[in-house]
Amino acid sequence: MKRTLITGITGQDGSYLAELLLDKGYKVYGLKRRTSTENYENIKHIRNDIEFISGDLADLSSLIQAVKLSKPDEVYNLGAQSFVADSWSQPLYTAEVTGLGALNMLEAVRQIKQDARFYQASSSEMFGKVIETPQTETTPFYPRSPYGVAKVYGHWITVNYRESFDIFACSGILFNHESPRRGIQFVTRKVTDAVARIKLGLQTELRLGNLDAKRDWGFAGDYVKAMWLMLQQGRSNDYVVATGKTHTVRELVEIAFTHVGLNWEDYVIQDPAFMRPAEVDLLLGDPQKAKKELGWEPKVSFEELIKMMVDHDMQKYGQNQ
Ligand code: NDP
Ligand code: GDR
Repeated sequence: MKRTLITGITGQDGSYLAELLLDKGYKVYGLKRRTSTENYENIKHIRNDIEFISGDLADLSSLIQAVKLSKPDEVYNLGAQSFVADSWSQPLYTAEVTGLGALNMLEAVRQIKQDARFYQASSSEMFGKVIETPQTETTPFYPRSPYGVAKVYGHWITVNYRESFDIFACSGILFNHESPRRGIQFVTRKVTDAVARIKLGLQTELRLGNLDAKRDWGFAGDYVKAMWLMLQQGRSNDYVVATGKTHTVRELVEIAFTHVGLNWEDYVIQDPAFMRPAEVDLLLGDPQKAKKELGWEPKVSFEELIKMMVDHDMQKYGQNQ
């Protein structure tokens, strides 16, 4: 039985990855930070199948202990302060958890179990003010937020540990991926949640920032498969994971409102409070390498994804009425 340690197990991706690895027969250990109230919403259906280890990415001693306890064959470092907008108000914390946290996890692997395979959750935010379109594994980085800068550090320290210590370390450069388990602050879920609430008479308007931003949005359930595939290869490498299609926030809003028979222009208000100090205007990934080497392809289209999220939120509030 293979053993895995997942950081960020309570997050969107951690929950889908844990499901996937449990299905494959892995023994799954999840690093869980201490919170004042319990936070198992995304993994409540598999909670009893996971062994939780208390720890924090900012605390190397807890990560060393976690690796000692779990003796993992594979480590997936998904934990992060992952909300870009908050990285301007908490830049040092973001650097510590999202950037140095990757180093702490790598260092725990290097010291305790150097043959463990390591996955780093890198991000298309590293491309930021894009140098070329579409973005590939060789596109230079130009991050536009403290979050993006921290992820660039996480990426390069992963590459460096691979080259310095011969650790099987992969950096997955994943473009935006969403699901009904997406945190409510992120724009897709903010929109689908609000659409359901407006339709059911629980809310009257939706305040958003930049409607012109373009993102390459896919389904999280598809993307965790790419993470796993990266660690099954003959050699460690870095991969862009994306759909190869881009859409504006405006298109997202239109699809979501139209799905429940509403006209978005009657409800959406642009609010400068949700504009960012520096925006990433356009992201469009080229997933050819992942397709060729991993045999990976996204299955869920953008429209299907948004409708799936709206339906989920309609059901959630409908049941609570
Ligand atoms: P989430 O924000 O949903 O989950 C983040 C996870 O990290 C949560 O489990 C959170 O725990 C945990 N975490 C936060 N701070 C710490 C800490 N100090 N120590 C230990 N754990 C911590 O993110 P996603 O699931 O969406 O993303 C997973 C990873 O992939 C992240 O690293 C993200 O930056 C990256 N990424 C995500 C993309 C996306 O589109 N979703 C695209 C590219 C990269 P808690 O529940 O307690 O808050
Ligand atoms: P992003 O995701 O910053 O791409 O990072 P988010 O959904 O927060 O923003 C996407 C785009 O939508 C615009 N936008 C708004 N965003 C939010 N959150 N709220 C709004 O009201 C709003 N209005 C417009 C944003 O300006 C932006 O252009 C996500 C995270 O999961 C990261 O951790 C991950 O690395 C990247 O995706 C890839």
